[in-house]
Amino acid sequence: MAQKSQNDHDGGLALQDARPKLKRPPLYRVILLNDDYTPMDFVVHILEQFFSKNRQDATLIMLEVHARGSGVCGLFTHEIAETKAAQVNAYAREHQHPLLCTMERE
Ligand code: TYC
Repeated sequence: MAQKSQNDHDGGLALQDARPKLKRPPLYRVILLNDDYTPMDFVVHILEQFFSKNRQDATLIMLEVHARGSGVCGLFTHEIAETKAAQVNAYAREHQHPLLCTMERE
């Protein structure tokens, strides 16, 4: 009995294991918008610096934005997407370019 009181912590109740209800957080696309004034090499630079794209992928995404009006830079959780978009917009503004970055739920 002394054994039991040391090892048996459920007081005789059959406890069901708590079901871990873990959900993946919603993801957000960070989107670059086209405009007529931001230089192409500046957009490539943005994609390299803020989204860790290599030169080839950055160039392909920039050209897609240029041709189609918008393009996806990456998929992130809400807070990270919000931060990336704000950083890109601030950086474009600092360099006097009208480039716009936004986000949308996946
Ligand atoms: N359309 C711009 C130009 O012709 C290039 C550009 C590409 C601008 C992507 C913004 O998100 C952009 N210089």
